[in-house]
Amino acid sequence: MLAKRCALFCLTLLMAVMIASAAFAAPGDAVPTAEPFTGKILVEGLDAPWGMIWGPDDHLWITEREGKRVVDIDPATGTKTVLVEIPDIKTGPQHEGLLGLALAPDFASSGLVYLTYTYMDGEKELHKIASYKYDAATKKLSDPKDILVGIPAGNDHQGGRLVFGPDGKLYLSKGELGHNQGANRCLKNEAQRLPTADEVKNKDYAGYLGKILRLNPDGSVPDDNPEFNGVKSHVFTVGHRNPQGLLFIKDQLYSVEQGPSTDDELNHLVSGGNYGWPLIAGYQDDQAYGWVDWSAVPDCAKIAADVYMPEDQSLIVKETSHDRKDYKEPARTFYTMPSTYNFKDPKFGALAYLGWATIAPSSLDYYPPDGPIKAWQNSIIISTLKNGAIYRLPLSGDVKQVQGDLIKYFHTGNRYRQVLISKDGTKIYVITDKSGNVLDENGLGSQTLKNPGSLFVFEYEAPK
Ligand SMILES: [Ca+2]
Ligand SMILES: [Ca+2]
Repeated sequence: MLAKRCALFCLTLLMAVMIASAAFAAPGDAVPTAEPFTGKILVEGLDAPWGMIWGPDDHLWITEREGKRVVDIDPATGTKTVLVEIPDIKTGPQHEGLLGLALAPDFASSGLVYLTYTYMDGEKELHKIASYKYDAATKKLSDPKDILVGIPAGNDHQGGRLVFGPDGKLYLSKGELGHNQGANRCLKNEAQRLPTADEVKNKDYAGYLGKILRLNPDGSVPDDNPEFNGVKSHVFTVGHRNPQGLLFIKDQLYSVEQGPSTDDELNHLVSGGNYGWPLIAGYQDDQAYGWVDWSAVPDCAKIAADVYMPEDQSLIVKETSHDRKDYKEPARTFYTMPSTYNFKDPKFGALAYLGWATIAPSSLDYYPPDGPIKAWQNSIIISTLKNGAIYRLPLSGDVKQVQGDLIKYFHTGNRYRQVLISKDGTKIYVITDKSGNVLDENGLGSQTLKNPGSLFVFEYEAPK
C-alpha cells in the first residue's frame, strides 16, 4: 500500500521539485541549476509530529505532539520505536502537547534529553521543560526531572522550540498564546509585559508570554541574562508573537515567527532585544497593521471581529506612534504587505488567510558552507505551514545578515512542521502536520492534507 502510494506521490513530487527548482535557476549560473531531488515518504501515521533532532546513532528523534511520545526513526528503513510515552501531557487540536526537544551539550556523558510540553495543574494549563535520561541498552528515556515548570499555557500560539546554544544555555521560544485574536481576542496580550522582581522571586512566570527564554541546564537564571526594567529573569528577548523556529548558526541566534495578516518574521536575536509585537508587526512602517487592544474595548466579547482589520479605524494605534528606540527590526519579513492589499480575495472564500502573502514559518535549519549542494551553501532553511514548502535564504559570510531572495522548494499539499538536514548535507527531512488548512499544489485553499502525520525525505542526487 505504502509502496503504491509512494510511487504515485514520488512521481508527482519529483515533477514538482524539478519545476520549482527550474523556475529559480539563474541563466549562466555555475552551480547545478536543476538541483535534482527525489522525494519519498519514509514514515506515515505519526500522531502530530512536532519536534525532530538527530539522536545518538544518527537516528531521527521525533516528538508526537498529540501522541505524547518521543519516537526513534531509523532513517535508512523508517523503522519506528518508542523511546518514552508521557501520559500527563495535555494535548489539543493545534498548539498543545509535546513540543520541542534537545540533547544536552554533555549528552555523551550525561545521557540527558530536554523536552517541553503542556500539562494541567488542577484547572490551570501550564507549560514545562523536563529532562529525561537515555539508556542506550534499552533504548528508552526515563528518570524525568522538572527543569522549569509553571509557564502559562493555552490553546493558541505556544511557541515551543527548544535549543542549546554554544554557550551551554538552554533556549525556549514561548508564544503569547494568541491573546488578542480569535476566540482569545478579549484576553490581554502580554508580549510586552515584563516580569517584576517579586514575580521572579516567587517563580511566577506570568511575564514570560511572547518571549525567548534562556536557562541554565538546571533551570536556574543565568547570571549573564539581560535585565529588563532592572529585573533579571529567564527572559532573553521580548515582543514575540508565535516563534516556532529557533536556531543557532555558529554563535548567532535566529528565530522565525508567524505574523498577523502580514509580516511573518525572521529575527536575529540579541540579548535584551525588543522585537516589537504586538505594537509593531515587521517594520515600524504602518503598513497593513496597527495595534488594537481588544481587552480594553467595551463589550469586546460581542465583537465578532476581524481583529486585525477593525471596522472602527479609530481603535488602531499606529506603529509609528510608539517611541521605541529599543525596537529591533526583523532580519527579513515574509512578507510586508501594503495597506492597500486585498486581504479578502474571494478566490479563497472562508479560508481568506490562505491568500495572504504570509507563509507561517514553523522551523529553521542551516545548510553549511561545505555542503554538497553548492547552490544551498551557507543558507538558512525555513519550513512553512500555510503553503507546504521549504524556503532557502542565503546568508552573509559572517552569518549575521540574510541576503537575496527567498527561494521555494518541495511544495506539496501539506503543512511542514519542521525541516532537518542530514549531517552529510544530501537529504532534507520534513515532518508534516496531522490536520489543518493549506494552500494546495494548485494554489487553492484546502482543508484536507495530502500526507498528514508523515516524515518525508528529499534526497539530492549530485550531477555525474
Ligand atoms: Ca517583530
Ligand atoms: Ca509594520
